[in-house]
Amino acid sequence: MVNWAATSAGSGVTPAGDTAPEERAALLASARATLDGNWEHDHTVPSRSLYPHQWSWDSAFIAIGWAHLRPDRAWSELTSLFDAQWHDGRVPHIVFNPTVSDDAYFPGPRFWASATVEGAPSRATSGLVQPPVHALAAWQAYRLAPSEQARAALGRLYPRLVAQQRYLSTHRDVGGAGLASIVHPWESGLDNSPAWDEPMAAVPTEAAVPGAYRRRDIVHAAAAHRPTDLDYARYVAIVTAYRAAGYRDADLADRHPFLVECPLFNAALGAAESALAHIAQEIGADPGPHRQRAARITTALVDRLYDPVTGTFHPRDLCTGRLTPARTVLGLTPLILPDLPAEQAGAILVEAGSPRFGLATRMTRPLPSHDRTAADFEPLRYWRGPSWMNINWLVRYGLRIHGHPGLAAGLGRSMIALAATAGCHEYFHPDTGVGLGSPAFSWTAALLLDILAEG
Ligand code: 2M8
Repeated sequence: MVNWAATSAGSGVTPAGDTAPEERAALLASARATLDGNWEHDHTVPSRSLYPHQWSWDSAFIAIGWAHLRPDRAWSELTSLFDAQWHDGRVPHIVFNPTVSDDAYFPGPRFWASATVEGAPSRATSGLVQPPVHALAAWQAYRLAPSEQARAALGRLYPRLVAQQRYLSTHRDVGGAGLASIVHPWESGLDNSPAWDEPMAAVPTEAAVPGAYRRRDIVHAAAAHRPTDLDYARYVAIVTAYRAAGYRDADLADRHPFLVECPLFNAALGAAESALAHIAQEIGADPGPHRQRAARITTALVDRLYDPVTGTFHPRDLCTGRLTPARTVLGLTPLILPDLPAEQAGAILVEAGSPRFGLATRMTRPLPSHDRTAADFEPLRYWRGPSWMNINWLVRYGLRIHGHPGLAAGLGRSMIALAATAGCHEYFHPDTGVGLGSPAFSWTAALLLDILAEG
């Protein structure tokens, strides 16, 4: 038997390029303490106060961090999430901890009522999904700490990852063009991005009875930093519609109030197929079909979501058929696709390097979540301006695989500097670097560990 702790990178996260040793030691200690503090028997909560359950794409990023410290926890993180996979293959965006009270988070398990739905797991979950970054995370975690146990865990996860892809590529291909649709802004992970303003404005709110629910987020975070009450009324209305249909995806186009093809979600879908090709090869399965699917998704993404006039990617609103106009950081994320054509990869570099986002080899602050020059840029409000570690990590990953090590290093340095001054916050003021949202946030800690290790 191989001892997980002994084979792990343990405290052996190798030195980051130009971070001073004392600063690096302090950062490692803070990241480790954050993850340890948020560990909950088989998964890690994003934050003890704001998000006391397990979140889907958080767990993927968190697994990458654990792979540096405790690979056993990386596999436990992913396995516990996929244990709550629905029969149709969907991986729920929240897996509820039964020992946490129903009103600790809104909307809690009673609201989702997953137990009443055929094909849902015995554990209470939400009925939505989040960007499928899990195959990419599993492959990264494996490469960081390969071992016999890790290969076995990867082998057990593989069919579940394949089922997740199948669900998204079939049930969710509402537009019929080979891309997955999201049915709620929460599925994008960038919940109140200006990218959703247009499709959200068309969502009727009658279904959301005033006073029928109590928001918990604004107990823990400043209301001025969170989505508005009107946003929440629409969030609730969309879930209510989906839940009333038993979370079924048949005929979504005829009845659902929010249907969007998101560039990040679909870039993750394509990158997942590329990661699955590597995983398949490693465990003795056939990588060919994954490579073909990755290529098809990349082509569809370019055809459907790239706008040659703006030179960036935009979400497509299936209710109107139009691309949504905002230039958000979502537009940069297709860089995570290894086969993104040179024209679009080049356009992303231009967009990222423009005053809108400020990417450079020497940059003071990481990328904001929205165009800095836009009239609706809000540096304090959640996904409408602040910098987030996971999105910056994804863009940095894209820069590395597309052969831009200098830019990737510049971005990485700005991320480390941010955490060094503000700590492992949920998100950060894009100009001052002040920490915002939850102060001990798991994916910030996890991805910080990864960047420190890579240098
Ligand atoms: C935020 O989303 C949840 C709803 O899923 C919320 O605001 O209550 C988002 O930042 C999302 O991307 C993230 O996964 C989640 C937990 O960190 O929080």
